[in-house]
Amino acid sequence: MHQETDSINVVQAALKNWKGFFIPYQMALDELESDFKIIDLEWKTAHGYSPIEHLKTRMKTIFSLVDKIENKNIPLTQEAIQQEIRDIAGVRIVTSFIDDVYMLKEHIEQREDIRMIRVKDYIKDPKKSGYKSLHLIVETQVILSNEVLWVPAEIQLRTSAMDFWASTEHKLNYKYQGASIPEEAQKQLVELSRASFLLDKEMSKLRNQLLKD
Ligand code: 0O2
Repeated sequence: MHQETDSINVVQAALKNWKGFFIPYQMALDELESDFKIIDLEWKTAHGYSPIEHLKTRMKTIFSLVDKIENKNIPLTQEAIQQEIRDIAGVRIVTSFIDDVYMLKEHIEQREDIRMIRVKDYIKDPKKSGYKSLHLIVETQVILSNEVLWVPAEIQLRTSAMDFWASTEHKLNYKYQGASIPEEAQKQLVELSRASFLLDKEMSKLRNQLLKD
């Protein structure tokens, strides 16, 4: 416990010295939020339907940052953290249908102001916990008055059903921070993830059927 508080204090002190450390990440979040709000409005206007159900941005917390620095053994320098931790800025986009997740991925791939760095498809290959989501590690362009930055960010794309599972599982797991959730409960969570995926697939089937008619 003491060690954890010490680590947080050390990282906090370092961040204080690196003035403006979070500013480019905040700019990236503002850019991405605005980009996707425009897409949402464009789609609603043109088709009366948007693939974006809702969108949330978040800055990585100091606790989560410390965890990652320690787990990955990252040197406590500004350069190393910027280089190694690519999810300081995070955007979560929730869609109604699985197809919309991949449609948005394609859209992101085609944009000139976003570079795709890495794709982690936890929909095709779910995590052991049952977690499903599509993670895109990107760099987004931020145009300043006299320079152009490419700032890393993580975009998480998932359906409402996947989002419900992930946020509920997170709440259930919270109680067991640092320890693991009982095995039986873990198995049940994996089953519930499968069940909610079935719901996603059935909804997609129904949608495709209705679009054909
Ligand atoms: P935070 O700061 O609380 O949002 P890598 O970046 O590849 O070196 P990392 O970070 O472990 O390694 O990547 P991963 O596993 O692809 O993505 C981590 C994020 O995915 C988590 O954020 C969660 O938002 C989500 N996630 C991954 N696994 C699970 C899971 O089993 N359940 C739930 N509910 N969410 C999960 P963090 O790390 O908590 O950071």
